[in-house]
Amino acid sequence: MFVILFRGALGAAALIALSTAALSHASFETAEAPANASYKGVLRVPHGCKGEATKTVRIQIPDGVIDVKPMPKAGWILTTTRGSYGRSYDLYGKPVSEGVKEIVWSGGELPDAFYDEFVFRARIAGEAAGKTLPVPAVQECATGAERWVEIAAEGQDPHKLKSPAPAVRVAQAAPAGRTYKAGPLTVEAPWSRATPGGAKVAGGYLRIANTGDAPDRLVGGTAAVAQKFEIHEMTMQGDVMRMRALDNGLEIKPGQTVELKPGGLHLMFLDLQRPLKEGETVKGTLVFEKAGTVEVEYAVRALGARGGSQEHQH
Ligand SMILES: [Cu+2]
Repeated sequence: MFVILFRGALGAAALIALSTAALSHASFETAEAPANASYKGVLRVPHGCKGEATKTVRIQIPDGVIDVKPMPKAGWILTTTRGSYGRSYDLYGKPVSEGVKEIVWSGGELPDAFYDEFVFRARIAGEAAGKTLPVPAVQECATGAERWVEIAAEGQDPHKLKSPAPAVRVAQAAPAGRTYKAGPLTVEAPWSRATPGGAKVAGGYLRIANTGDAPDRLVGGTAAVAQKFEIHEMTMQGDVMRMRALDNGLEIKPGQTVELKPGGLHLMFLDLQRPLKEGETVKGTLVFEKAGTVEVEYAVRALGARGGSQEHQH
């Protein structure tokens, strides 16, 4: 888990906007999953049943979620119910048509005042990008229950539901990475991330390869939607991850490929004039000391998109 410290008040406001969204409903830590890839579902249980402690948690596995393996929890009895998937899926070259359809953690005691997480691994299969898969979950208490089973109708805003089923959105395949040449430099697959309403910052990610025999340096750039552009690095200071602007730019040595990615080096677009929307492209430039100005386009991926194993929220 990271704590990100921001320079200035704008960044702090953006962080708060991101983190309050799903505190009161049961929801998944990662609400987006790549199509035809593995997914780690972390169900967050924020409270009990009107003050009562939760004793059982059930998750129903929807179509399109296969090869489910729940994680045991100390103090809880883990059982699964298997059943038909309703159709056949390809799993590593073999057809599969049945598997886990329900996970139950029972016999536990999660007081209303406490928070816990219930975890499974699965594979998202055969579902179109952009589709949302509701995963109904129920908390059972001594007398009451919290039933997170409501599913938004077509066109209905799931945020308006009282007890929405936790949901996983199948991510669009990453946009084909475009490549840009500037002398001995190659800039590959620039991308950014959709921003929640009100966010004033966004990250920019790409790879820069230097096939020449002299170093060059990324010293600046622009993004059409942002007033300011900075080059940031992340560093750990004790347990705290911080980011800081590289005021002298970023060197790309001969033969080196530098990757800017979530959780690491990145571009920072500040003072956004409007939100970034998934699927759009944003024009911009990169300015190198020797190679000069390179025009690029950033493909905007989904809000939850990750480029690597570490998350970097702005
Ligand atoms: Cu940053």
